[in-house]
Amino acid sequence: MRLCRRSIQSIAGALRDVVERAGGSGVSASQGNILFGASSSSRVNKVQWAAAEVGVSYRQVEISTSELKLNDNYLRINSKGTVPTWVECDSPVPFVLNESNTIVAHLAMTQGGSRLDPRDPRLRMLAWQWQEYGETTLQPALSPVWWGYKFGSGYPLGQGSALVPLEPAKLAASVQKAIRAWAAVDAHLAADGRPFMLGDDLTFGDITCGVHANRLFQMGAEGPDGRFGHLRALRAWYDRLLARPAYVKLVVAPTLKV
Ligand SMILES: N[C@@H](CCC(=O)N[C@@H](CS)C(=O)NCC(=O)O)C(=O)O
Repeated sequence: MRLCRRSIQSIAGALRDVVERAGGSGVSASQGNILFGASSSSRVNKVQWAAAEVGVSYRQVEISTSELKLNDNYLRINSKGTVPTWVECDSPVPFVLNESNTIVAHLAMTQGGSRLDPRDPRLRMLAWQWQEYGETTLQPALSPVWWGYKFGSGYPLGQGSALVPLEPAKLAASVQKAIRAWAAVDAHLAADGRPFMLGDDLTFGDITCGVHANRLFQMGAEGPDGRFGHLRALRAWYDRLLARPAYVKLVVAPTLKV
């Protein structure tokens, strides 16, 4: 579809206006990148970490998710009402993207050169495979364990993220499930002694698993109650991530505050 210059300008202007209203006073959508979402969210941390690794700058709008979900302008740029949302204001029409894994892959592929992006289409899909595993398997397996050990709460949380009574039998079953989920990452890393998920270098395939590994080892050097201590390749990979300043600052530090 081709649009004439005048309609591109009006769409761009309207979208910039919506982005600015969603971000509140002082947010300019005239240039640069904007990240919507608070640093307390692990999915926002993924984007922060990836952006730092590839060296792309942005302004962060740290409005709570519960507030953003009630913000009609935010819902116009992300109808899911979730965080993170990434906006690139420098395109002719601002480019708006949600889904944390998609944003991370986008940054790797468009900003990273060979940093984070393995480039080869098959390797990219292997990176994507681990991103999906992080979001669809590790995150749900670990969340009940994280909320149980860190906050003494059952999971799922109640309305407005309220803590709910802990059921010890459910927590024990969740730990078992999490051990199985993490054992797959450990076996993959151990198979040929690879330092990172795809080989010798950090790629975007390390990002989501890496964010959740931090939560796991925040609950103890060998995971909660030392139950993950046998997953040695996993721990060694986490130690390698800890050697990266961007990981420590943007992924580890926010979880130390909670
Ligand atoms: N798959 C989405 C999930 C986004 C998501 O659920 N984010 C949470 C914060 S970490 C959120 O916005 N929760 C509020 C809600 O879903 O209502 C992604 O990775 O971006």
